[in-house]
Amino acid sequence: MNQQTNPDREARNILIANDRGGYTIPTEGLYPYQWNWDSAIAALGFAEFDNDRAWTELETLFSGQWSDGMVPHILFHKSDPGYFPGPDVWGCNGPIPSSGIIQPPIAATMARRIWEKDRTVGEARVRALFPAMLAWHRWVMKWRLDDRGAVCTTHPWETGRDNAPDWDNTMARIDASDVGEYQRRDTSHVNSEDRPTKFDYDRYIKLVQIGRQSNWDQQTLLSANPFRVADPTMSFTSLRAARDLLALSAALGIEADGLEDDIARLEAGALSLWNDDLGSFDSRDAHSGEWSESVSNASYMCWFAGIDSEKMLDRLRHTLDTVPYPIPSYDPDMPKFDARRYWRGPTWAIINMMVGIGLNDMGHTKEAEQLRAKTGDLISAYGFAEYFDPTTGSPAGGNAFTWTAAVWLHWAG
Ligand code: 2M8
Repeated sequence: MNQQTNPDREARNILIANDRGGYTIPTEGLYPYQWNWDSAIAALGFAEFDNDRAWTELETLFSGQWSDGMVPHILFHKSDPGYFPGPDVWGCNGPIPSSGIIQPPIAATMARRIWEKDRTVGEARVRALFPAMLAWHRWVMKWRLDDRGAVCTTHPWETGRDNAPDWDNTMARIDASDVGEYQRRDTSHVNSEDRPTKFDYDRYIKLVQIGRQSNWDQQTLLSANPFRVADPTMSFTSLRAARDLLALSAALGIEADGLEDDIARLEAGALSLWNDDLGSFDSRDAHSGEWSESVSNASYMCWFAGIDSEKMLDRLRHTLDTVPYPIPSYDPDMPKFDARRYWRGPTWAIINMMVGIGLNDMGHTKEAEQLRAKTGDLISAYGFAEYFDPTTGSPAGGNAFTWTAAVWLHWAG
């Protein structure tokens, strides 16, 4: 236990210490670059004490936007040998050296929240960012939808839920026998038992090689990439982003054609991820149509997208009553549950926050408050870890973690 004396101050200090000048790294050592959705959450945390700095975070993120609208999952502002795979492996040619995939598009949602917190500082900044945020949304609509309107991930890293059991069947079909030699860096920073396996890493790198061979051309990758899975993380965050962009365009009087149609399409897609036999939102392989049969913490993000579900609410109540430190990233009653291995069981404060925000928006205030209080207790007892064992609360992965600190400042604390 690491009971904190002044968690508000500690959380602010973590953001300040992880600030590399206009952008924030997730944690020293393990993740030395600017990650896309981490950065959007960092901005939310900064907005609690420095609104100007919050906007700078988002502006730096969008300074890496490609000319077609894509916003990369990592921006390699300064090369750092402590992380693999770095810019030389990705081989991308955007305005800033970067990866060639995205992450869940939550920046527009966070921009709206930051603007609502202080409209004086935010007015000009959100107006200036709006076209870039809209362009990214349109890129997602163009390149990531399946035929039912669900949003697909084209690499496990794209969802941010790297080694979730959702991908197991699709990953098992990928031949990575020719991936070659490479040196992982993550396991030199943190316990390898808490990280993805070599089997998964070989396929992560193989998928990067396929992307690079295709010159990161999305049209080519539609057929060249064996990994394409319609997923709740991408689908719920994209739908939420479209709703927030529409709200911003109305409030600011900015034209943004097509958003209503996009929302209808994304809504149909998100609903198509309901797996009735499983009784949960689930992931579906876009090539084979096969379900993952996976109840993850992303399954509970339906409310964040404005989709209500009595069955998910029952599940959530059960989880809140039975799991000591919810929400586990994989259902503890399922055989693949692993309390410490990254996205295969541990609890992640950022997902809890997005679930909590959604619950609150949709009037489920009792459950929202329960989840908020439990997340707050977890962080104040065990510190600002990357993630937590849901059965014991014990911290795992990196520490002094930006998004856990930001979640504390914005929501849990
Ligand atoms: C983790 O992912 C990176 C690859 O993007 C990694 O393991 O090297 C995930 O938890 C992801 O969601 C997160 O954005 C990133 C940085 O915190 O780390």
